[in-house]
Parts: sequence; C-alpha cells; structure tokens
Amino acid sequence: MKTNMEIVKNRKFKNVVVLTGAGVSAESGIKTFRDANGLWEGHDITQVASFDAYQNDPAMVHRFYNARRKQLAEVKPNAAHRALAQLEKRVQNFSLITQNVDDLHERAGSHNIFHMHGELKKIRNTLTGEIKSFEGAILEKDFTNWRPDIVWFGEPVKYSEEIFTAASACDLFLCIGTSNNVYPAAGLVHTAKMNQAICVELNLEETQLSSYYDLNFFGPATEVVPEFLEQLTS
Ligand code: BJW
Repeated sequence: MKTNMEIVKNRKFKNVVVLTGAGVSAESGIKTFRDANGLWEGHDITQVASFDAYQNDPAMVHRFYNARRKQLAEVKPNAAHRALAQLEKRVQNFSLITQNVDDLHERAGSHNIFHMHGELKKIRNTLTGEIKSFEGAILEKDFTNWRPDIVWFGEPVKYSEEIFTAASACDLFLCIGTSNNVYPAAGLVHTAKMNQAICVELNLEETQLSSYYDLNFFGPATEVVPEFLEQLTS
C-alpha cells in the first residue's frame, strides 16, 4: 500500500477524472457484483446481465432490473458520493466516469457524469435505438421491444470518446470502489498514466491493478474518500 501524500500535497490539479464502481454505492445498501458469490436469486450475474439472457428469458432479465430500479427509491447517496460532488465544485475540469447504473452520484449533486455502463432509469428500444427515461417496472407483455439501457458484456460502452479524451488529458485520476475486473474501465489507469497523471486507488481491499497506482488507500469508501479529498484540498 502506497500512502505517501507528499506527491499530491501542494499541487494544483486542473483536470481531474474519477472512475467509480459498485464499491462507492455499497455502503448506501446496493450490493456489489462480485460479493454474494456473484449470484442473484441463484442466477450467475453474468448470465442475467447479458443479451443472450435477455433473448432467452426477457421476463427474468426484466425482473432483475425491475428489482434494482425499485431499490433506488430505498437508498440514499453516502459520504463518498457527497465528497465527490464537493470536489467537482473546486476543480476546473472534472469528469466523473461511473460504471454504476444507479443515480446516487446525481442525487449527491455531481453534474459532469458519464454512465459508461448505462442507467437503470433509462430504457432503449431494440428496433429503433430510441432511449427514454423510465421509472417503475417493465412487464414483458407491455414492453416487447424495450430493454434496460444497460451495457451488457460484449456491448460497446457508452461515451467512450468523452471518457478516453478525459482520461488522456487528466493530471489526477482517482479510481474508487471497483474491482478492476471489467474493461475498458479497468484500463483507464493506463490511459491516464500516459499523460503522467497521478493515479490514486481507493478501495476496501487490493485489486489486481493496485500496483499500477501511485497511491492506494484501503478502507470503506465513506471513510477513505472524504479523508483523502480533505487532505488533498487542505
Ligand atoms: C468497496 C466497498 C466499500 C466493496 N468501499 N470499496 C478479456 C480480456 C479483456 C477484456 C475482455 C476479455 N473478455 C471480454 C472482455 C471485455 C469485457 C470484459 O472486461 N470482461 C471481463 C470480465 C474480462 N468487457 C465488455 O464486454 C465491455 N464492452 C466491451 O469491451 O465492448 C467492446 C466492443 C467495442 C465495440 C463494439 C462492440 C464491443 C462491456 C462491459 C459491461 C459491464 N457490464 C456490467 C453489468 C451491467 C450493469 C448492471 O447490470 O448493473 O457492469 S458487469 C458489472 O461489472 C457491472 C459493473 O459496472 C462492472 C464492474 O464492476 P465493479 O463496479 O468493479 O464491481 P465489483 O463488484 O466487481 O467490485 C466492487 C469493488 O468494490 C471491489 O473491489 C470491492 O473491494 C470494493 N468495495 N465495498 C470501498 N464499502
């Protein structure tokens, strides 16, 4: 673990990119993907969050996303979401790239957000590509040609151009609460490094890419994120 704050102290970062994953919302009560053995109602998550699953059993896939959409009303942003919203106010160029499909960053007050894996509160027409806001439950009989606007494995991520442009130009890259298992998100640290950005990982535990980061802080996001940002900006 590398925790020497000297490399960021007294530096004025102008282009900050933050990448978040499920760990930032865990303490709000939203389960991460790779806990609970990656299972949902006994189904392998990777089988539920896939276009094949949607084609084979759309009702089951809708049930999965209906349950998660419903859960949004029961959860609230936490101290880590709020600290990131505050950071955005103090930085000249700030991009929040999230793999999360929940809306907790928005509700905490963040603005420049890129939901690279889609959003629970949007649905997409499979024939026309039209995307619209949606709340509530999708019942398969009423929504024959509509799917959750979620990026499943093998599908292109959203905002890829904006994301790579921001990561290529940043001087500080923060990676929070992601296992760094899923690409292209996990590879953004390499993009940021090519611009000599300082890269900082904040996670409950070590990930397979921890050694690529200049600093690592391990602990719950609601503690380490506000603490780190407080030190960064004081
Ligand atoms: C805490 C905490 C606390 C817990 N505080 N921390 C081989 C090599 C390289 C790549 C590939 C490959 N084979 C296939 C690929 C590509 C594939 C991929 O990466 N696969 C890997 C599994 C190997 N990627 C894709 O398919 C992507 N698309 C793509 O590449 O397109 C190419 C293309 C281009 C052009 C045309 C066509 C195609 C798409 C990826 C889509 C991912 N989708 C999902 C599901 C949908 C969303 C949903 O239903 O919600 O997105 S998968 C799932 O994983 C979800 C997440 O966003 C994503 C990342 O997970 P995350 O956020 O990291 O969560 P966890 O659970 O893994 O980790 C939680 C972390 O939090 C842990 O580290 C904990 O320690 C930590 N934590 N509590 C702080 N309190």
